[in-house]
Amino acid sequence: MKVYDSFYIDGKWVKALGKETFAVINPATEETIASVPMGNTEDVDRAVAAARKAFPSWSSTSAKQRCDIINKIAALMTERQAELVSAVSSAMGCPKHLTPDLQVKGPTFAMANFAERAFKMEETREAGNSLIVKEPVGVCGFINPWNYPLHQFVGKVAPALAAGCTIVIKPSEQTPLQDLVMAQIMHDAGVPAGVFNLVIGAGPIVGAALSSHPQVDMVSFTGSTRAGKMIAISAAETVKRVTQELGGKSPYIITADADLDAAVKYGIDDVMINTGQTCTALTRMLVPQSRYEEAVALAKKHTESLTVGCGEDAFVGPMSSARQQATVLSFIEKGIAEGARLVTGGTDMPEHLTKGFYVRPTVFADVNNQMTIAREEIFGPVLCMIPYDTLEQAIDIANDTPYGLSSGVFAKDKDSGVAIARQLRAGQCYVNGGSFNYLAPFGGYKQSGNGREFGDEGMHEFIETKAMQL
Ligand code: TXE
Repeated sequence: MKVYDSFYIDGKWVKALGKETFAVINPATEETIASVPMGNTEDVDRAVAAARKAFPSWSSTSAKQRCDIINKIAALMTERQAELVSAVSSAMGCPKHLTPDLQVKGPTFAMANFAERAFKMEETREAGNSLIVKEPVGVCGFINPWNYPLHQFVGKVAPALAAGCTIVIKPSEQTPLQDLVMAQIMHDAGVPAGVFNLVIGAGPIVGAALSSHPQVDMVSFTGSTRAGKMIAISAAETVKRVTQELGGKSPYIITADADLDAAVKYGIDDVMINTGQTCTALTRMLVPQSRYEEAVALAKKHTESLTVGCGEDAFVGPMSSARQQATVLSFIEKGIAEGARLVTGGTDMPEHLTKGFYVRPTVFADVNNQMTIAREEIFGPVLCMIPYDTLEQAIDIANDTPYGLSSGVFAKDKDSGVAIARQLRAGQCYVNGGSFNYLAPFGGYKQSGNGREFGDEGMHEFIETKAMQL
């Protein structure tokens, strides 16, 4: 077991002031793999002071300087990929062979992609008698969850660095290890002291201190809608800019003329990857009545072909914690109690596994959109299959949710899929098997959040505009 006792603040590793510690557990083996310090509000104050002090000089560096440093960070991420993979997979239990593609290579690409975007800060424009310039928003507080920890780190840190902002970041205490590697990478890449600061800690202590801190100009959060609301309320006290990426309950419409086998297989893989702990997971599969039983049989076949475990052949790993396992199992119980048809899976532990926080990949049929399992984010390997009569009804059911993060359509061809996608109230739509794109803006409508990560829009969140009337 590795014992950490320091945070990265003002360009150095400094002993945590908070006296509590947290045991990081590998959810596949249930072994404690590390102990990390839990910060207190004084740790946050120190980190914010360092970020504040560094802001004037970092925000006036040239775009070229920031671009070079970000490229260096991305190069070091590639060089230390094995360390990053091990940090993420050991704390999440994510099968190691899936981790590079699922958790590490994309964020490395995205980091490099933001290097050139630093030059956007030097663009000016004129409007009438005004000269309009861009400036970084200031000191940023970042609060991240545990499901795609490196992806969420890069989505916030890369554009902030490119814009010239300074940073205090709090990872989830469950998955802090890749942030500890990244802090050292930032240091080795030549990020100046105070520009990047890392404090690990509990949400209600370190997260709350960051979101309410008067010296923090902007807070960006990914996590539950529950915590997001609390963060937004506390950030409002000092009128901070807030961006949030919250939960989802994303619909996936399969049309009557779609290639049903391909459509169902795509939907199953999408829901089961990362053990269903994906905010964009297409958890409500909408299938026309005319093809419903055929689709249910295909879903059963594809789900039962997935290997659960953490070995070389595993597709579905453990839940990231015992708490998350208990939450998901209680949703499965609720689905059964509310009358959904359990097609496969359920609340038993997979027979071949004796330890680890596993949940069997589960498919429910005969779900109606008012059931708890269709309304609330389960965040586990659980699919709800909902029948529909007409496409119009499918679109209504798809949009009947407080969330709006993602959606999917599988139609006869891309053109007819796009026509349906245009009618869905969500920030993303995956059409006919599309894959995640780090160049595109990512974020939610409705209670799935506000603001965007990645792409040009992901950079806008970190920019203030100043109009000078000449
Ligand atoms: O999330 P929390 P939890 C959803 C998913 C999951 C549920 C609960 O449905 O089942 O949330 O997961 C910090 N002030 N998502 O309890 O609590 C916390 O320390 C400031 C969706 O783990 O939201 C951690 O760093 N910060 C999601 C982060 O918030 C606070 C990803 C996430 O924890 C805080 C994860 C507070 N008062 C869960 N309370 C997605 N959108 O991808 C907590 N935190």
